[in-house]
Amino acid sequence: MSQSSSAPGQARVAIVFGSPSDAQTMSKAGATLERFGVVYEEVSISAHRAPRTLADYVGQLRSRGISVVIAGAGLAAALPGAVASITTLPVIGVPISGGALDGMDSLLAIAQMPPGVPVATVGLNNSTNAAILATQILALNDPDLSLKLAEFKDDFERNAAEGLAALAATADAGASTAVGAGQ
Ligand code: C2R
Repeated sequence: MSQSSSAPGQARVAIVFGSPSDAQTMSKAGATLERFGVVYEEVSISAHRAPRTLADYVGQLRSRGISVVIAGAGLAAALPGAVASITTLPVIGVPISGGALDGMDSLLAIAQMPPGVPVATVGLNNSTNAAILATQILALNDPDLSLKLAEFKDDFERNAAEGLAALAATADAGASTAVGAGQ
């Protein structure tokens, strides 16, 4: 188990993954949380390989002030479900591609949890969305974070509007060129 924290202060999100080989895929979660100023901690613990260590770690998360867990794993991905079986904190699962089935095994293992033990599953390798969802959960009780999320969404609209304006300008320029060419 190797553990790190994004910044000094109280971590609000725990990012857990099954192997150090998942670190690169999961790094987008950390980068996204940092963008919103959310302090997180990050650790690699396998449910299959170190079940007692995982149980000890997850069992203490709530009392340590963690509100949401992001759990990523590939292959027979027991980890997110195992985390959800131990804690009542919300768990967001990130299926990771690779192996003979290229992530289909992981996707189904994480999404198809039995009733009573939900894992909110995002798309394959989409740890960015896991972090946004975690931020949205935290924002329920955090007006500043809520504002940052609203600005983040506004950026999509602004970019789309700017793209449309640029397209219209190009079309106008094309039309006047065409008119000029006909004279
Ligand atoms: P290694 O590269 O360490 O062999 O791991 C990891 O998430 C990783 O994607 C290969 C893959 O095995 C996955 N793994 C799990 C679990 N532990 C490791 N799915 C688990 O407990 O669910």
